Amino acid sequence: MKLTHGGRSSARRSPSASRTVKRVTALGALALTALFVTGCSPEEAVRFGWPAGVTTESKSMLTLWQWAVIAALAMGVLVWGLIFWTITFHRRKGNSDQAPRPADEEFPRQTGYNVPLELAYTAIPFVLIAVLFYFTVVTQTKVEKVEDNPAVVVDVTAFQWNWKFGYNSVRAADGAQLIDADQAKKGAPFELNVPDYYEHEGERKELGGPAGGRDQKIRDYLTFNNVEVLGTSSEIPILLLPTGTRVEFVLASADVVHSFWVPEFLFKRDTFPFPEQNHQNPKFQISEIEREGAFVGRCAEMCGTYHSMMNFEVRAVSPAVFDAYIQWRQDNPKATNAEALAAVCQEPQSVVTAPFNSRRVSSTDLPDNLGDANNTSTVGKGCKPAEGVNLS
Ligand SMILES: [Cu+2]
Repeated sequence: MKLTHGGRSSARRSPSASRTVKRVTALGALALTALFVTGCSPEEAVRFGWPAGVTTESKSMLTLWQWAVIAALAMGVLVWGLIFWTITFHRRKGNSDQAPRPADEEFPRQTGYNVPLELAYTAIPFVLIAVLFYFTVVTQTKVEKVEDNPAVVVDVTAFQWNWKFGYNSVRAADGAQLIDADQAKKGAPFELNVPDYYEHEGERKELGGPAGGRDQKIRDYLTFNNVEVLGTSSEIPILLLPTGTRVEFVLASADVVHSFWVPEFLFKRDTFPFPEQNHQNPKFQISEIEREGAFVGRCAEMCGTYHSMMNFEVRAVSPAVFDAYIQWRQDNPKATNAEALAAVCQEPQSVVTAPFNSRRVSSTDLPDNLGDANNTSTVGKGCKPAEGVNLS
């Protein structure tokens, strides 16, 4: 061979070295092929496994994630390159079965205790970490920003094994206060639901213990609202929200620790029992949901037997439809959430998941034709809004 490489004749390169180069090339080609046959679009590929976010905050987090992966990949390529360069071009030459080499050829040139080199590879990672830290803090501050007086405040109550969403306060697009925070009832579910007596042989007897067998202090952090959505084992709770509107979530758990997670928000936060005593910040906000559509939500904290089935749906609709929905629910307090959704020409049931569905990809393994997650309106399917409902 007369080919030259770096000014040196490639004939000097050992046959095993060129074999390694061939192998590395083949491996790279294989990796590229693997990437292409996954069917990822370029837009999907550069998200490096993350979903496309739908909130302003999620866009910031996605950017941070993308640059972090790019930085890590650049570092990885450098390290892999050095490793392969070393094992390819600095192998011991010749056949090791043959007679031992002279002592001065036993080891390659040693570069230990090279102070400038050691300082460099101590300082460079520090710089890398500092840069990553800076952008992480900037993004986190943006994501955790809480503004006063958000238009919609939702009380999220997680329990084994479902969700309750209550509208704590709602300001309509025209500025009218549809639900006022004063209407929310705090805690005391036992006072509301559980009598402090029991009956024995037709006789009414008092329950012993503090507060008639009910501890009034317990769970008094839970909130009960006039307009609520309650998930059951036969119905996925659908939380309707307006697009383009700041929404606050106030999280609480009625039992163990759960986690409120909407993958498309690229955000999850634990829902705690006794958030205050547990020094947890139960509040977070999204500045807006940027597009209409249905997004699956899940519990992201192993919370017991049916944890994997604690699904819910966040459905973003236009502010007009949302306001009509809230109005209709207030006018029809006995109606179910499905009836309220039907009244404003929305799919009455979840279109992204079904009860007891635990798969990660919800669109491919669901009962046939749940619906279109990108268009949950039934106006085009002949739906007429309920009497008095104005959807525009
Ligand atoms: Cu849970």
